[in-house]
Amino acid sequence: METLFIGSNTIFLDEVSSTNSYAIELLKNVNLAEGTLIFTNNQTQGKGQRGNKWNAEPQSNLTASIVLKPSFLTSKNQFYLSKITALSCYDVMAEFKEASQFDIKIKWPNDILVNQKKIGGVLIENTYSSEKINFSVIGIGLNINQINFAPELNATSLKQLTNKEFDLNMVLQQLCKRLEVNYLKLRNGKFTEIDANYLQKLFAINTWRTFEIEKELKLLQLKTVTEEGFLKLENKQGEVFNYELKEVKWVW
Ligand code: BT5
Repeated sequence: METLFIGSNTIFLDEVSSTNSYAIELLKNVNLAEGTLIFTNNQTQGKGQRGNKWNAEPQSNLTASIVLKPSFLTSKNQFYLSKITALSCYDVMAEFKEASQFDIKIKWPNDILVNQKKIGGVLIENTYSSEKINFSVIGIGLNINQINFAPELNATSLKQLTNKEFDLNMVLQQLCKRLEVNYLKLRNGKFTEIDANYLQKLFAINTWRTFEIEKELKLLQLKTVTEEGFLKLENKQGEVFNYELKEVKWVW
């Protein structure tokens, strides 16, 4: 691994229900080094946000969790972990030769879209001691060599886009490298740079879209994402509202 600490300590599992759950269980008893990487080629019960599932065909995709100790973050600015993780996944996608032909975007809060289809998702689970984050488990799922997806997922993979097979280890190394660069920026307080980078890559910024809010469909303009990670939407009357993840649904 060409990194300082992310991936220096690596746990590979032939099969596991969820790399995130495995990391969280392990952290109850073991003080894992910052940057510990847990990955598997067969995740059988992958988790998404708020009870959603993450499906990944065995041996074909990247399913990994990285343990960080961002004790420098307060509860107010913890969304920066989502930002840097999404940016790192974006950077990995942008690295491929064919990337210039792709439209790569970050869909709030931290999905990765290529040509408007989901290629990656992020699930961050934190453990706290008092107000501060103790450990942060950064779970990342990227679709790499899988070709078939249930149509309702509106998903894609690197192989589907390029007709090429990718070396999962190589992709994992790239991801660790990118995450380390972005995490060090965060640790060095480069909030403005991270914000600008995230907004530049944000899907649907400054466009009108239909969102579902309190079971109603509303046409709203996506203005920005606040420092705390709320989605800022404006209605036709010029009124602006901030929403958290559980309050707003994208409509496709
Ligand atoms: C996510 O949740 O996108 C977070 C996914 C995180 C997965 C990683 S894998 C390693 C680590 N260990 C875990 O157990 N999880 C993490 P969310 O935004 O809630 O999106 C979940 C939704 O994406 C599902 O409800 C499906 O609609 C869709 N989905 C499921 N599998 C998919 C796939 N392979 N590709 C694209 N979309 C998928």
